Amino acid sequence: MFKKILIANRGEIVCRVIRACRDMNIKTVAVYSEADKDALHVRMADEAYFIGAPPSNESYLRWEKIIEAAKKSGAEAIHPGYGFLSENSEFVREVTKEGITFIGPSPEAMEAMGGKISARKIAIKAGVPVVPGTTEPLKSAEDALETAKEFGFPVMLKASAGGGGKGMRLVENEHDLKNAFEAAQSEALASFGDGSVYIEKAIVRPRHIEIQIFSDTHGNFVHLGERECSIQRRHQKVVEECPSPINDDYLRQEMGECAIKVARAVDYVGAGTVEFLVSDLDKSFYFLEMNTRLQVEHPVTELVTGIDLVREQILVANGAELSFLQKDIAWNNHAIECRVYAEDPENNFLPAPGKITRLCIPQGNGVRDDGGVYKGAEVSIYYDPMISKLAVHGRTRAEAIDRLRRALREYEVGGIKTTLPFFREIVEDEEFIAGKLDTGFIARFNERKQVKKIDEATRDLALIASALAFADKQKSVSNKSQNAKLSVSRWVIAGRAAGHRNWF
Ligand code: MV4
Repeated sequence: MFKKILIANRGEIVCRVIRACRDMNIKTVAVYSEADKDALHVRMADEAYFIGAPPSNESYLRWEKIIEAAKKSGAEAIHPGYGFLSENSEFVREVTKEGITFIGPSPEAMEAMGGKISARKIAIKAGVPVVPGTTEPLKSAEDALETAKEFGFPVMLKASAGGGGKGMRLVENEHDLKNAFEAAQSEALASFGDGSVYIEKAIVRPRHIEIQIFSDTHGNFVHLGERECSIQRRHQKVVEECPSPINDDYLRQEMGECAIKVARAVDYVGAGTVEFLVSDLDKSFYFLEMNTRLQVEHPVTELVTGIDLVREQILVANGAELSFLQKDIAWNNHAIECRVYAEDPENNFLPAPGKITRLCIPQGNGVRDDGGVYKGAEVSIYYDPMISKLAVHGRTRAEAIDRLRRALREYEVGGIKTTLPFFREIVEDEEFIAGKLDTGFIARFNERKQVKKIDEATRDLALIASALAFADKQKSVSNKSQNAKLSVSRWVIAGRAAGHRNWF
């Protein structure tokens, strides 16, 4: 077994991997930029190496500095976490060249799944349902129009080298197609250096459900069930849960087997996630893409299956067979995770970096908080402003929601704005509570919020109007109008102060 592992990342995922290593008596090595010199992940690791200036392309993306730290420290393996170099096949090759083990899949598997068109082709060949669409880049706007008419509108234009929604365009009708196609091409070229765009039939109001798979170097493949990830803001998942509210054993098995077919097709090794779009109408599902890394939201799968995915990654990277067979995997409880960010929900979720002056992390039954900060820590402007992932679990979804409410009440962060108030509203939302989730959830949630605000304002205005009418009536009846107006306005103010907005 490895004696020492370097984690080529920062923040909460490094702290999380360190905990798994500690459980396995493996020493840990952290790397850090100038901005992270006092970070929690540096404090927690057994050793830490400075790798450069704060910008990621001068530190966490500089693989020669990371490999140098691994060699200096004598780390036998590197865990990439997620993001940064976690899906960079060149980095894997450089690490392997140095005789260091990369904890993750082969560079070939990464490359096969990195291109969205190549991934679609692999899924089709593996007999897995994909969204109806092309498997070659569109040649021109005319080609796009011809193809769109074949599938029928609405259609989705996607960048072949894209992912995570970048360069994607929903096109409702043929009049909008030409401009959308040209915009998608130029955005794809600017973002990925590859302007090729393909087209799919748009699945309307789909759920975004992903399957966790795991495999080893001995040909064993299992799935660990699904995660519901439909609550997203700008293609960033914000709330994830396991199981999906629309889960049934048949759907889980069908999707799980399809996910394994895709993984087998690229000789995948380790933890991977296969994403699907699922129609609420008939639970039909379509392969979307495969992520060749451990996902941010992996804790909800761990809480429901009881499996430590990072521990399993390390064992498999060290040549062990999977610790479990498919028949050994059971799904108990219901887990929900919120990604708590230093962003200001009142200011369009703009990043809100700064110093954390107070920190109260929720604890107790059914609560897990994977965090990367402490009281006094600085949330940096250079990186993803995640504070922690708050995950809760209960025997049922209702119990998990109650626990999430309690944990969100307990959770306090002082000195910076966070998305905690946003989650406190989400858990009271009727569609969320009913499990009516799809990729349009946030848009509808915001609409409901606007409507509530207008209703409240209207109600206040109605009250004031009736109060003034009452005061006027009083005035015509007696000359105590001044006291009457004062008493009414005092009544209104007292009511508002006591929060009794429904007094009027
Ligand atoms: C789609 C789709 C509907 N129809 N493709 C989003 C990013 C990447 N994971 C693929 N995504 C989607 N592809 C077709 N043919 C819906 C999504 C989608 C989505 C779209 C708009 C807004 C939010 C979304 C969240 C998840 C998935």
